[in-house]
Amino acid sequence: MSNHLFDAFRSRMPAPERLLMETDDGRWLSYGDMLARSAQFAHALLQMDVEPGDRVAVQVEKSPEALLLYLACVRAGAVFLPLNTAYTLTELGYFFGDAAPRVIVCDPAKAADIARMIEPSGAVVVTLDRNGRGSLTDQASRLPSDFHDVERGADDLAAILYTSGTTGRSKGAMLSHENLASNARVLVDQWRFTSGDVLIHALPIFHTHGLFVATNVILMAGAAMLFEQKFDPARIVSLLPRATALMGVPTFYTRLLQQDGLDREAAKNIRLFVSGSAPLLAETHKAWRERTGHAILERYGMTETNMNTSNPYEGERRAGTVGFPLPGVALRIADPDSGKPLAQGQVGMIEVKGPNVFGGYWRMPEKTKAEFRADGFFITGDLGIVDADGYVHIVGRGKDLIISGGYNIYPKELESEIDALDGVLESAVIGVAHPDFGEGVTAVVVRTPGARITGAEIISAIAGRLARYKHPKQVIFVDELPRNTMGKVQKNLLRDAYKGLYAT
Ligand code: MLC
Ligand code: AMP
Repeated sequence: MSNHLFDAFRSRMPAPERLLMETDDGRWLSYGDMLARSAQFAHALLQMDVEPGDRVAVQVEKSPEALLLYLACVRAGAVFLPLNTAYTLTELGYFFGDAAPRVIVCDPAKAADIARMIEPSGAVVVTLDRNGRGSLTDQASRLPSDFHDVERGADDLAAILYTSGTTGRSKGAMLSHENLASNARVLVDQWRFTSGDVLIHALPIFHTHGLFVATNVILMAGAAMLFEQKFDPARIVSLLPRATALMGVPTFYTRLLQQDGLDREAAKNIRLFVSGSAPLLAETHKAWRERTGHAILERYGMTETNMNTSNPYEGERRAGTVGFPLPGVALRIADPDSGKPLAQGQVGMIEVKGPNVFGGYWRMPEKTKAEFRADGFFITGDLGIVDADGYVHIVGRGKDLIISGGYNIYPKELESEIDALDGVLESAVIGVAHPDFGEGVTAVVVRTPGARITGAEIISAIAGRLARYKHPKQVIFVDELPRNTMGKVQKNLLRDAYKGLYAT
């Protein structure tokens, strides 16, 4: 029997007594504990009639048990479907309807509402709280601690991660066992992870960065992590002497730079700082180097592709670039319309192909087709250039997307909600440079004649419907939106007009 991804982890697993994770409240979990407890969770899933390929949707706070549940899904042949804890019931309703999960794991506080909402679907609802307790843990604790992993091949699905679409609804990116295994293997190798490493893990575990990049790399290296429920900059500085690596979004690094205790002495045990999910400003890279003596290693990826490029471990980590394509990843810059590859030095669409690239969007064959070229390259939606030395630079986005603190926000989703409000004629949502979040979500709104709706009223009207991080940090009222001759709103003019809005 073989289970492609879990076997890959097993093949690098250290002795069972070795540490896998230590939590911020002092709990220890060894590799042996992980094997035993993920086995119990896997048995629990089978008791709930989960069959290979069934989706297990999970919206829970970060805890070791949440991670064990991911591994249990892999071992039981289920498809792990993590959801941002900020999603509202309205947002969840769409995901559950689209993915048709067999099991939903949620916080006890939400269980009744969710059970009511999904009643006709027949999905089983079980609970897991921030301390790792709940009906799922209760059930699992009575079950055997060994498990015959369900057979899964390289192309079988391991996970579905939802990513918002520029138009229409969110799309579920289908990731196979080999998508995840191949990327983790390459990253361990490129970033020189060994079983001696200790990673500070302070990212959420419902997105690619915290779930796959951070966790799969640690499992694939047989290494350990300091598993933090939240990103607390003062605490992270205090943990540095006990760790060898940190992975984070740019907001982690700008916030850490505000800590007095961050200096060369504090960072002397660390061998690698990694940044990704959003552009790291060259000035942050420089400031970090001056304060700690370390060059942050920036890499580039996305939900659909895992990691595509990375600055080198040895050699120059060039600020403002995302480095070179990873081994096995083919990357080209193409004309956005025709897909024709462009000459080196020209700006165009970044397209990628390799074992890291997903198989398509869940139950959306048309959308899948539209985002791949005929020769199998995936159209990332990011605009880039490859410089004379081969470093990839991301220079913009061909998709209307805002990245705030590493979370993606699609303006269209917000605009539809705002435009539907009484008193609003139309709106344009833009990302404006923000010192903390990189980009701040900003709504530019035209009221209907005579209407008096306020920014606070707009935000409170969408509050129950959209996750908090999507809410505009500011609402600006204008008489009309700038349009080009085709009638299209010129967001570049708006971004320009408000570029100093969040300046400190
Ligand atoms: C929190 N808030 C945000 C926000 N995070 N608003 C906009 N953007 C965000 N990212 C809201 C809160 O709800 C709160 O609202 C207010 O802003 C201040 O909150 P905070 O306490 O300062 O935020 P905090 O909890 O500290 O979170 C900030 C953060 C977090 C940076 C630690 O956002 C985070 O963990 N980001 C990482 C996201 C990530 O993992 N991305 C990877 C995606 S994978 P109020 O008003 O109620 O106080 C991917 C692929 C790849 O992109 O390449 O990796
Ligand atoms: P997501 O859909 O949440 O996985 O976000 C993926 C997007 O994040 C990519 O398409 C890029 O636009 C962006 N991204 C990820 N890493 C970087 C980076 N290092 N620099 C700039 N943008 C990045």
